[in-house]
Amino acid sequence: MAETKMAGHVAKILLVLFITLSLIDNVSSENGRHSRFEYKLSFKGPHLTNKQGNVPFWTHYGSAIPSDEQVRLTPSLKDQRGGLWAKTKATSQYWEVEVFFKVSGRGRIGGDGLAVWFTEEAGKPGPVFGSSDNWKGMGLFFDSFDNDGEQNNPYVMVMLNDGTKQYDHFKDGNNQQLGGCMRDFRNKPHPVRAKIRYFNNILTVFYHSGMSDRDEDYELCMRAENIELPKEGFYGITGGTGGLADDHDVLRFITHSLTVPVKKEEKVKKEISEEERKKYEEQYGDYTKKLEIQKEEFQKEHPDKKDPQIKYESVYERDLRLVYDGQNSINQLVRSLHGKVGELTQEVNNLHSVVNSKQPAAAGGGDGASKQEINTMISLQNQVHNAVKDLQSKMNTDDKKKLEQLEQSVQTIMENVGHILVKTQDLGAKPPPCPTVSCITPSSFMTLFAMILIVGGGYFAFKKHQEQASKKFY
Ligand code: MAN
Ligand code: CA
Ligand code: CA
Repeated sequence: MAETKMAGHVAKILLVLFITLSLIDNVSSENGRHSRFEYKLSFKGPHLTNKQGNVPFWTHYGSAIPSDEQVRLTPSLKDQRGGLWAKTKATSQYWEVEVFFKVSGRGRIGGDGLAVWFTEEAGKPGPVFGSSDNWKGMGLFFDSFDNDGEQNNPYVMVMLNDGTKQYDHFKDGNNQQLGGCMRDFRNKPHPVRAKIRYFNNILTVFYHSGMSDRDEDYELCMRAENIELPKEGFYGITGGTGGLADDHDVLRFITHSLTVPVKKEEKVKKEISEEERKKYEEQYGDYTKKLEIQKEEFQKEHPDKKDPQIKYESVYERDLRLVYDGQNSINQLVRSLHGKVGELTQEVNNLHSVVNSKQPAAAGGGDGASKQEINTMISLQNQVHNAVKDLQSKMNTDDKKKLEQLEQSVQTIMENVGHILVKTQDLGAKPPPCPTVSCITPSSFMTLFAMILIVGGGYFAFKKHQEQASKKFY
């Protein structure tokens, strides 16, 4: 009676534990992982096979016989090996596989068992439950036969291998297992199930006894942390028999890839910011292009201007430019005036030599006034020349006086030349022939003088403007 009560309590505790574990698993399933069905790594009846009798996306070897509802990996015949492997290499780092199978045999003891694989390479017919030894990756074994006589079979266990280990068949891999649980999976009313989850380097195996068809009836079989499985690999399921034999049938193989879900808010934020970034980049690109085109157009229309920004001249800049432009034009005019005066000097010198050659007596001392006049004229010319030079170097001081002096000097020259011409005509001499340089005549001289007056007038007008502009700066 006490024993029954005790068993009841243990059962209750186990139930609570199972429910708690299931809840924990459900919660993490909803929040901690994103699951995606991998149809090329899965199969499920009915209509398991195609017309050729193959399972789409899978290959089988050995004793394996696919049919509409299942794949019989081995019949209950001695020493059979059969296998079924996905053709596609799985590339998801984390994954979950759910397998539905049946192990059935008439005997009280059967053999040898069935294995689910995730390995770097697909297995071949071999001694490890129908597959090859020295695999790289994970094998989940359903070992029916108790080879080492420890009375611990049927047993469910995980064995990892880096390719260096050989499965110890006669000790049932006793010291090679990562973890496992002792469960009798033979001859159950419903398919037995196993769920293998590899996520965040944690490997977990859940076991469904096949006593029901309910999805909730899974229990934890083993769990191991810090597990490194191949990043990519092949899924497979194989079966083998020995002296004893069972039917090993697989009904379903459902694979999901698992990923860490990105939080919705973060995703939306990221997408928006990414979109905005792209939009701004495009806008900036468009703007730069337009600006370049506008610059080019401006350069074509205004080849004299280096930069389009000149277009947007300020009032200050405009006034300053006017001052400099004005000074430049005055400089040019003065230089031109200087050149003309130089020409005038040359003309007067020529005239001087002609007069001297036509009047040797007068030049000897009979007419001293004439020679004095010429000397005076040359002196005045020099004055004009110097005055112009001064004007050029001291544009900003006593400009009026200098120009007035210039005017007077030129007028005096004109009068003197007039006198010389009158005297020459009185002596009966013809006007001197025009030499290589241009002749100066009263009319051309008047023109020159008028020009000087115009330049002077223009200069005064400019000065007035300059003074007005300067007032703005101070
Ligand atoms: C024989 C041998 C073993 C096998 C058992 C059970 O003893 O074939 O390899 O494990 O039968 O089938
Ligand atoms: Ca065994
Ligand atoms: Ca054993």
